[in-house]
Amino acid sequence: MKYLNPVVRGFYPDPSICAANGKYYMVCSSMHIFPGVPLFESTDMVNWKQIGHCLTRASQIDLYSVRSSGGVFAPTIRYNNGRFYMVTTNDSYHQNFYVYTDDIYGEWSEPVIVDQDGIDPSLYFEDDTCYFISNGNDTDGRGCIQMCQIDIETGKKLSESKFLWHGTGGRFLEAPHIYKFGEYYYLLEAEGGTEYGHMVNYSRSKNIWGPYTPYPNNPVLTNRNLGGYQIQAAGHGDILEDNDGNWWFAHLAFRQIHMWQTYHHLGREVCLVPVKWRDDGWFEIGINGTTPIEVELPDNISFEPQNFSYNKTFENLDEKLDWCYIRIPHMENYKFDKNGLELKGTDITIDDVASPTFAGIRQTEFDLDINCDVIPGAEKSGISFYMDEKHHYEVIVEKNDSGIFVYSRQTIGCIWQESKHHKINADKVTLHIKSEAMQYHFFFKDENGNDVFISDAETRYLSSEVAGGFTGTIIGLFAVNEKGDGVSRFEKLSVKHEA
Ligand code: 6LW
Repeated sequence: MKYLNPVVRGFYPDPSICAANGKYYMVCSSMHIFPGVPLFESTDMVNWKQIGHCLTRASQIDLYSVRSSGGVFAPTIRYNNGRFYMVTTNDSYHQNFYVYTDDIYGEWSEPVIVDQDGIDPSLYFEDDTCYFISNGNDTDGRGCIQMCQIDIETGKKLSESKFLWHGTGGRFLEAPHIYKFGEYYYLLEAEGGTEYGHMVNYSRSKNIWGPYTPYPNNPVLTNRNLGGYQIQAAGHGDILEDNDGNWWFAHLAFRQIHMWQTYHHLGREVCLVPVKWRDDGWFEIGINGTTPIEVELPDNISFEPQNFSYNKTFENLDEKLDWCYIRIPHMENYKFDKNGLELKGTDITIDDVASPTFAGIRQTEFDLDINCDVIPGAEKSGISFYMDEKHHYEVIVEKNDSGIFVYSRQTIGCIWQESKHHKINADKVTLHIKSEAMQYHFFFKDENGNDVFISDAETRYLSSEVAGGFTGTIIGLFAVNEKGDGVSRFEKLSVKHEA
């Protein structure tokens, strides 16, 4: 049977996985987007369903004024003695912390801070001992993986942080995890930066504190030598043995907008590849050390067929799971009901490093057909394709003293452009967007239901290669009021993908 990568699509970077109670769980990083750390469940490793977020309260994560792509960096999820732990970094405050829960479907604890620097923290439990691993810099300023022992009740360090391994010399040594498989401890990490040179390396030792011997064929996984290939940046990830004894590596990678166009705007996504053990106690990852789009598995490994088609509507989107916000939202400005959403604009715009009135869903596919009715009450409202405050496209419905107008605005760094303003003689406007890998096409519907062209916009200018940062495009419904306090209503949303 075959499955397709990415298995989880859109802005869900830095996956970490664990097994518990016969199921599998995964977390991803979320940067300045709230709620923090999306949490997924699976019964077969290939199909993942979101069941919650680990950071749902402002008391757990301060995102109020963090820069874009600051905030929540890579998390790790682990299960020990009936309790789930999620450990991560609030990079804007250079602070590592964990939260925990005994009920995976419930709320997570308040943060417990650990006083070790670096990013990409991980936990390794052995008997009653808990080890805390992260990246860091040694006394010469060289990138290094470091580890200490902690008291898991309090987060207090029980040992000094000790440097374990310098990796193989690639830049940005990160994403460490320690595992014990058989008689060896394995120290896995990623290098090369979370871009086209990304790669996975590992080493092993019989003593958890080292010295660690590198795998002779590092990097064990990389797509960096696959030119003209759509999946790039295979790297940062986590290993798991499933309940049937199959071994997997879930990791980040991204889809370029085109084989030969090195831009990606959907964010870093989750890919899955098999891990194969060799007789000498080393393992191989992926297919010839790479992550392909299509993975063929032996017939004894079974999973539900994947289904990537959807039509997301107000009726089937889950208010808690699907909608996300830029930093900590002012929830009094959002009113969801059975078949619509009301947004009260404030004077915070999408150009600001703050929390505009903006309810988003991640763009998870290139090809989409999007329709939404807007009943304008706010001065400006509409649909946004948001990468960060300096890279975003809007289809705007403006209501002013002269009437209602529809137009698009494209913001790319210090450059912005507006289309022609179209006057509307109705109190409701249907916006229509066709999204493709390389372009968005913006329209509204005339009174006969025909498309009226507004503008096109290239997806590449929202990409991480242009905008920088660690996120992916979010499709947002927004409202802004620079003077008044009007409310816009959105109805009949349809975000459709046919696989
Ligand atoms: C993260 C680092 C990375 O913490 O990107 O892929 C950073 N790697 O490991 C932000 O997601």
